[in-house]
Amino acid sequence: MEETDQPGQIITIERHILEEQSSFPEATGTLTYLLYDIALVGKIIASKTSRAGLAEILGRTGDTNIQDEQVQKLDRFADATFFRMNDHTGRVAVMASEEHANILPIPEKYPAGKYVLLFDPLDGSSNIDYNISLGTIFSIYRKVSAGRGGLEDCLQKGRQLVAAGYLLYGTSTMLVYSAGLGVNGFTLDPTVGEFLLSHPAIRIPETPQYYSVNQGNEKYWSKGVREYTAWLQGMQPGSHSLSARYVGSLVADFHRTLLAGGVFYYPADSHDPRKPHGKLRLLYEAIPLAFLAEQAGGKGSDGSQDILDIQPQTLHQRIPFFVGSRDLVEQAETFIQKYG
Ligand code: FDP
Repeated sequence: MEETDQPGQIITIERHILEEQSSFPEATGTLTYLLYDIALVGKIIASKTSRAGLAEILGRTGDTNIQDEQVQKLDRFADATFFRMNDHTGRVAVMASEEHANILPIPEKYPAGKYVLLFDPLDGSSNIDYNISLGTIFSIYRKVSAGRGGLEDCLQKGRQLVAAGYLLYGTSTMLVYSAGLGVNGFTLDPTVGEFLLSHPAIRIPETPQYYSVNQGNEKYWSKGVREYTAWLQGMQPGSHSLSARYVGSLVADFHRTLLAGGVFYYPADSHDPRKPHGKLRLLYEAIPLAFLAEQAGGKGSDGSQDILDIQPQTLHQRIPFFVGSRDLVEQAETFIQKYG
């Protein structure tokens, strides 16, 4: 038995990341430090979200972001913190955030590093006013361009990912990540300010429990998506009969899908001209979560192909997204192929 597997052992995130690093003999430690930096950003954002009910940070700024959604103060804080904590370390070449139209270059006064950092600083922000779980999603790639880092570095396929993960600000704060060696989850112990390994080697359970979708949009769905949903509900012989759960906060819905088994989807709203490709973003949401799902034995798809094989075209591209238990995601593909 490995030292780390002994019952009662407390594994901090630092220790875990360092132990994983030893599996890569060529590693310089830069990725390790970058992951620590992200864990620290998560603690800072968590400390703010836990006070989100207080008047000081409630309310909207009045501006809209690149997606035409109202930006709330907490989003701004999370976005600025993520950037500021990573702009000067010499580990990152370029960043891109769901909150900004263009890439975020590293200021000239700081050295540019070898990694590319993409983030959705505060996902599910329409839930802030209702005290519902929020999340931060991040992806890390290697720089592929010759310069200090540009658009080309940010538009890489999911197959090129080095690491990805999310922070979930829920009843407790969690950090879940994968650097390609499976998925591990850490829970923040607020008394000591440390992330401790609470969910080692996460695998999506064989038996699925829930399907998760905004069924209020059903009138916009294609026949394939409607038939698939009926199948998930057990309305066809031999099909599953799953319960529905939908928070409307992607990280929370994905986290439950990962731990309980099932499928989350935000399909194309084919009959709604506002959302012909659904709502979720390929770069900031679908790719990192599809990577985590695959690392946990599941899959992510746009309904016809694996999300990780899709070449991103633009920073804010939206995509239909099905993710979770592999067989359920493949069933979605089958229904969409059959009925459209
Ligand atoms: P939000 O608008 O609150 O930021 O991508 C954004 C997102 O939330 C996801 O977190 C969530 O899964 C989805 O939108 C919810 O969209 P609907 O309200 O259309 O269901």
